[in-house]
Amino acid sequence: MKALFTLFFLSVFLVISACKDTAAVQTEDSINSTSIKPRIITTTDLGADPDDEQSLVRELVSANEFDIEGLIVATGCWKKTQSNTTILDKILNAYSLAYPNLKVHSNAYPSPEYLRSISSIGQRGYGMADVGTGKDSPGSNLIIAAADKNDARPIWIMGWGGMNTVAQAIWKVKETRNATQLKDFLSKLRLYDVLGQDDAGAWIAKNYPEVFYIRATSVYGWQPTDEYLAASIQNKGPLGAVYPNRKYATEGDTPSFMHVFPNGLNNPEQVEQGGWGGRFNTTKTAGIRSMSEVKKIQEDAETQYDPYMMHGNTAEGAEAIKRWAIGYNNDFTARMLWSVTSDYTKANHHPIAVLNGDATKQVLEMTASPGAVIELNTSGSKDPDNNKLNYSWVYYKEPSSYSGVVSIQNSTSTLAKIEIPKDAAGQTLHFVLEVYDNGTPSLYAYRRMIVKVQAAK
Ligand SMILES: [Ca+2]
Ligand SMILES: [Ca+2]
Repeated sequence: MKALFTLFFLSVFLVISACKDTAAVQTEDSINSTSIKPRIITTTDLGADPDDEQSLVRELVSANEFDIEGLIVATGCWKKTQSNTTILDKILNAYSLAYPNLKVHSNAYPSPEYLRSISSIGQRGYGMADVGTGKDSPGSNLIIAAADKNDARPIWIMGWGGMNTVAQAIWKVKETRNATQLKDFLSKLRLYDVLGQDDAGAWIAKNYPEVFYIRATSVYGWQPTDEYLAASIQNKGPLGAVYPNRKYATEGDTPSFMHVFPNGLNNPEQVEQGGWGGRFNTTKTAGIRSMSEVKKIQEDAETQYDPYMMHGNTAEGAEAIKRWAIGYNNDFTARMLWSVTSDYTKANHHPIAVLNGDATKQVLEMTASPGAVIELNTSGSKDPDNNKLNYSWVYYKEPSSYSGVVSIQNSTSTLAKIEIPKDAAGQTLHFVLEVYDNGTPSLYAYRRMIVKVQAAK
């Protein structure tokens, strides 16, 4: 694993070095933040439930955290045809109006022109019936081109509707390339499917079991209230104006990009760690069905592919998201304030959490003997607004293998101490730090230390 990480960072470093002639000189901080930025492509059934428009607003005010490489209008069981990108264009127009303010708060926001250049339409028809010969779409071609880029990072593709645009991309590569090339292509994909909204997910998982595939079904229960949205989001300038009222539930698709949100909380590749987008089982399981509408459209839509295997939510469901509610709600509140505030000093910005001298957002690991005392040192953590910082360490029991009690001394100071339980030999313990400032609203940063306890001698 360590070798893989080293290789990964070396690749990123080489890419950055290669670009140096044309790019501005990069500081160490920006190299770190570049290396951890997730590449994401969003496919959305815009025009069905208006909650996709809500999620898109949140994604765009968070756009400095990601390399957004595609915004693809797609179909699904609630929107079986698509013919244009009108709604997407409207929301990008709102982004272009908010962009001058957003840029004040982070120079990593992508330009509206760039976002328009990676906006496209995917499959125009529903499900696997619209996959195959002659069915390539701008969206499916964009997915292939993104995976082909000379970039060591994987590409996360979010399914806010059906997955048939991704299926078309895979189908095309299978038809036109050799087995090794197909394998390389598939290895770049990280699929996060919200609820299952066509038969293409089951087809992908059945025919390409090696593909990283999350199907999230616990996507409700964490959402903010209508009152909060009216008071803190919808009244905030051009982007607030295109955040519609909910028709059913709020922002059902948001957990997809929240899962890869680079806030220090989790490594999204390790799905059991848990972050803002939920927690998932490491072992794939069969029979995670799409929304019942898919079966209504075709009785054997998914059963014909049994068994197909996907990473599903862990037992705590949406509680795995909700436990971070203050952090992600305040994050959204602050970003919407950025979108209407042209003065950096008039808004709050996130703290930077340092753990044992490490200022990246990586999840750290260490080994310890049973009975040993370990130190978690967060000195050096800082805040761009010079706010006062608060610290809180917790033992995160659910992803840990040890179910006993672990007590943390000085858990709210910059030097926490933990005595590893003597009966925890061979176990894995997850400790999560929340660092939050005293700005308005209070903003959070996270770190995680995974302690691998040595086996008893
Ligand atoms: Ca949707
Ligand atoms: Ca701050």
